[in-house]
Amino acid sequence: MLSNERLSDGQNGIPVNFTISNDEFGIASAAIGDWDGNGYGDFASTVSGSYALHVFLMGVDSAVDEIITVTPASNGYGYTAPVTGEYWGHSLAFVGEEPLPGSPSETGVRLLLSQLGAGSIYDFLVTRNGTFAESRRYTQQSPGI
Ligand SMILES: [Ca+2]
Repeated sequence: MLSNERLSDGQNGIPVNFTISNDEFGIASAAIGDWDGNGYGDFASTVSGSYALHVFLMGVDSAVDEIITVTPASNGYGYTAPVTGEYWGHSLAFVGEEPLPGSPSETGVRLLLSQLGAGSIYDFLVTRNGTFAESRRYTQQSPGI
C-alpha cells in the first residue's frame, strides 16, 4: 500500500458536518478513473441513509478537490424518491466515462446503483454539474428481466 487516507468530516477536503451520524456514508464506493483528467484517481460513493451519491474529484496528497452530489431530487432523476427501508445506493459500480448526449465535448460517469428493498437497479449518467443526463431503472417487471 502506497498511501492510506481516511476521508471523513473535516478531513482532506471533506467539509465539517458533511456526514450525518448513522447515515451509512460510504456504504458503497467505486473507483471511476480520472474523470477530471488531473492525474489523480477519482471515486464515487453513496450515502444510503440520506439517498445521496457523491463523486469525489481528488487532488494532491489524497485531498478532495471537488464534491459533486446527486440525489433523487436532482434534475433528470425521473423516478419516485425512495422511502424509509429502501436502501438507495446499497451497492455501486462504475461502468465508464462517456460523452454527454447533446454535449459530446463533455463527459459524464455512468454508474449502476442498487436500491435494496425496492428491488431496483439504476443506470445513471452523472454530469459534472450534479444532474442526471440519463436515468434508467430496472426492476423484476422490466422487459427482458
Ligand atoms: Ca481526477
